[in-house]
Amino acid sequence: MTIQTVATTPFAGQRPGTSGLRKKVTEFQQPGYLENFVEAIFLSLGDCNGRTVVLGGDGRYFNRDAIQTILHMAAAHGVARMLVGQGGILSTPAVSCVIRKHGAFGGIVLSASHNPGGPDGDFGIKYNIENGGPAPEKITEAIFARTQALSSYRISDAPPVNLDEIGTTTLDGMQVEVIDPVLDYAELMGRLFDFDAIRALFGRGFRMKFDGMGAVSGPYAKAIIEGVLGAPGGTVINGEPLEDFGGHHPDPNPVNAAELIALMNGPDAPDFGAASDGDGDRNMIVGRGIAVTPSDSLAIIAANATLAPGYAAGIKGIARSMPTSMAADRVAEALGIACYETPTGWKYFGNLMDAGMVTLCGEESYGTGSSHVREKDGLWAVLFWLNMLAASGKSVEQLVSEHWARFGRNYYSRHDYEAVDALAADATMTALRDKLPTLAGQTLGEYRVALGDDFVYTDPVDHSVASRQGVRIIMTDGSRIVFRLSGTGTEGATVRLYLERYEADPARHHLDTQEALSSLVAIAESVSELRQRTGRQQPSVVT
Ligand code: G16
Repeated sequence: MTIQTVATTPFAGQRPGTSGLRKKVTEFQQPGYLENFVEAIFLSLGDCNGRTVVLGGDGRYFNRDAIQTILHMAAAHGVARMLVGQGGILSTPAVSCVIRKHGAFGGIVLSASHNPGGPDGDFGIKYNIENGGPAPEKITEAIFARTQALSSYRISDAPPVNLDEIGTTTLDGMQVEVIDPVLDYAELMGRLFDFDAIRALFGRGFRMKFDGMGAVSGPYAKAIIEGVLGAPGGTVINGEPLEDFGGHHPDPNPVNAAELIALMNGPDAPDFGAASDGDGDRNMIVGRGIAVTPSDSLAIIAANATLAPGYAAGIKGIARSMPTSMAADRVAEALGIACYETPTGWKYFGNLMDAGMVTLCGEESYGTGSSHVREKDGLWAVLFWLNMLAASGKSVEQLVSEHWARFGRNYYSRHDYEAVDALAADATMTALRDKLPTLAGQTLGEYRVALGDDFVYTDPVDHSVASRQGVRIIMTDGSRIVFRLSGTGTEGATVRLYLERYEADPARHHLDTQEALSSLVAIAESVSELRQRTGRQQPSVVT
């Protein structure tokens, strides 16, 4: 067995987006495409001798092939030890957990998250650093620069590694340890939450459905919710990770998890519903007849955090991405702690958590998490809700209504225009940016504009600056319209329009969300000329 040096030429477009490199499977299957990106990762890491690296993915089509390639390239780059999830499986939060627990140098996550899988679906790869979180932009940019200047990559020609048996083997001198993908993660959850109280809740006949959407979180949910916590078999549905997610679009929102929403709105609805995405880092929380928005979920968790043993001492601070609603800000204010506003992308939370400035983080894109790992964590959020329900004895609906009554309600919605012509999307954003200087002071419908800008973030820890992070139109009453282009799509461009309106009056807390936001929608569409410019008469997805 020898290390081969294979000649290659750069591929265009290997710049990581919001969360790593995401492309169609067919693009990744081009000879040398994955290898080039992996070579660029290893070259950017420098000397890998003596290092431990974690590797796993969400089990989607091409996962196993990619794992073999990466293991063989890791050996060629002198990595001492690879920790790989059995069957190539590790959820994104589990990768983060394993990196931290085993003091690894970093990890490689194979996933295109909530994007559909299968031969015609998407694939993705990203690098996580030793704190367990996504590599910051200075590293992803260095990786991209390497991809543009490659002439060869190195790979071992040893036979494939058996990924299905737990245990240790060697590959060209490198140790490959195939680990149980759930064990370390389940142990961590047991330290954060009151498992006895949740077990007692299920013992009293509490009913729940967890939709794994045919993706990676099924085995984790089965082991913890049905196994450790004693929920009856069948609580976890769509719990087998399948290469094509069983045809599901594993994006846990009311549109894509329609089956679960229908169940929760039905006559025999269970007490609690939840879903997670392709790689297990997103979550959706549903009560009887109510889907909790991710922004509200973050705020409610923050307000009730001390109910969970791992957070009993209180939380240090909260961070949310800019387009996420300001519900959490109100909780932070009441608790006398800071609330940070960052650009979209979990990687921006890493420094704040490492510096001990925040405990909880959340994003409107169905992402919630805490400093227990450095990724958002779908099952963690579900367990947090179970802990709150068990400790308070209240229903989801009660927790939400009482929260709104205390803090007011931030009506919130996101309208996505998917697979729009990329040039048209760019032109829409440029035209909006051009209008920004003239917006302040204008009256638009029933609103008056306080500020129009393009969000710029200066990291309070390392002072790095991220600019052009989303066009904001902020009204004098705090209502907001935000536009940005998605950094995770693989087809054309996706324009995201985020809308938020605050309502203090409890008598007006149970309006239909789209109705409550309709005048902001009209303003947003008129200011951006979205329909004319994109040729779309309506959004593709409204959540
Ligand atoms: C990723 C990022 C999140 C981001 C989301 C949407 O999530 O980790 O931080 O909020 O994409 O990003 P965009 O609006 O640019 O499409 P995931 O779950 O896809 O890894």
